[in-house]
Amino acid sequence: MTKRIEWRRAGILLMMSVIALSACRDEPGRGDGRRIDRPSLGSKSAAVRVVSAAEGTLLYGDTIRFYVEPVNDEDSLISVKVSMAESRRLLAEDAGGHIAIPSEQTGGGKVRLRVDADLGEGARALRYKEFTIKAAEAPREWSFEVLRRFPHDKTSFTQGLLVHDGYLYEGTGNKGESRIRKMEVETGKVLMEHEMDSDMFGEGITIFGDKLYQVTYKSAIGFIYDVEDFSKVGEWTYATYTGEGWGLTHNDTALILSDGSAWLYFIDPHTFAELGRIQAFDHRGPVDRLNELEYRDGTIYANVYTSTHIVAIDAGSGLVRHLYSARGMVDRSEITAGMDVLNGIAFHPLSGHMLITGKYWKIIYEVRPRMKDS
Ligand SMILES: [Ca+2]
Repeated sequence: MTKRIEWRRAGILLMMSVIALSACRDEPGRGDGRRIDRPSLGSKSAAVRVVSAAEGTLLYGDTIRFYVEPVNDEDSLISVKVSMAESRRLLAEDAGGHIAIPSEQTGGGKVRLRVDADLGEGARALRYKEFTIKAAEAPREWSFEVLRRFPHDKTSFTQGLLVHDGYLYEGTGNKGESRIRKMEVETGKVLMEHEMDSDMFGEGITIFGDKLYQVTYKSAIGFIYDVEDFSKVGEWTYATYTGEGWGLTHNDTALILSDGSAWLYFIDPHTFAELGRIQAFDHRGPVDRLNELEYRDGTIYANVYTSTHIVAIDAGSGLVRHLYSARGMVDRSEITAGMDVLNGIAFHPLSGHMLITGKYWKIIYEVRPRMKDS
C-alpha cells in the first residue's frame, strides 16, 4: 500500500468517525454514517490554516502578521476573529482573513492567539497560534547600595511586605506559621497581629482603601480584613494560570496578583472580576516565577523566586525595563542557618527608598539602586 492510499484511507476513516459522532449526538443509536444531510455543518471538515511569514520570534513593537485560509478549496471564508487565547479579548477581525496586530496590543512573552473562522452556512473552525515576542533590548542592570538595616523577625516566612500610613505590614506563609502583622518600620515592634488557621498557607498581601487583602498558596481563597483591627470581613476567590496565589499589590483601581508564572492579573477589588492581565517579558522571552510585588508610578516591582533578582515591569505592557541584583547585599555576618530566599519589597515611608528582606531573614535592608559597572 502506498503512503498516498494510507493517507486517503485514514482520512476517510476519520471523516466517517466524525460523521458517526455527530450523527450519534443528534440521533442516539443511529450512528450508521448515512444520515449526513446536515447543511448546517458546511463542508466535510471545516478547517482553516494559519499562514505566517514570521514563524520564529518577534520583537516587541513589531506587528504580528498572518493570513487565514480554508483547508478545503470548496470552503469560503466569511470572516476571521482573533483574540487573546486566555482572556478572549478581541484583537482583530477581517473578512479576507488578513490579520495585522501591533504587538503593543498583545504584550510580549508567549502570546497565544485564538483564531475563530466563520466559513459560512454555520461552519466554523478554530485554531490557536503562538508567537514568542521578546524585548528589543535587555533591561538596564543595577545593584543595590545598602543605606540602613532594620531588624526583621527571623521566624517570619515573608510572603507579603508593604508600608501603609507609615507602618510596615507583613504577611507570612507556611502552615502553622501564617499570619499578618502591623509593625514599626525601623524597630520591627509588633503593634497588631492576626494568626491564620493552621491549615492555611498565607501568601501576598496588599492594602486597598481600608481593607487588607491576602491570598493563599494553593487554596485559591483570599481573605479580606479590616485594616484597623485585622478582623476578617470577607473572602474572595481567584482563578490563575497556575491555580496558585503568590504576590499581591495594587494600583489606583485594581489588585495586582502574581501566581508563580510570568502572568500578572489585574483584579477588581470589589467584584473580584479580572480586569486584565499582562505577561512579564524581557529580551529572552517571558520572565516567570514572579513572586512578591510592589507597585509604584506605573511600575510593578517583583522578586523572581529563588533568584537574587528584582525586576521592574512596565504595568501597561509587561516589558521588564530594569533588573536589580541583590547579590552581595547581605553581609557574610548576616547569614543565618535557616535563611531562605529573598522575598519582600516595600518602600520606606519617608525616604522613598526600597526596603528588601527575605524568608526567615533577620534584617530588612533599605537600599538605593546603583548602576552596574559604575
Ligand atoms: Ca510588597
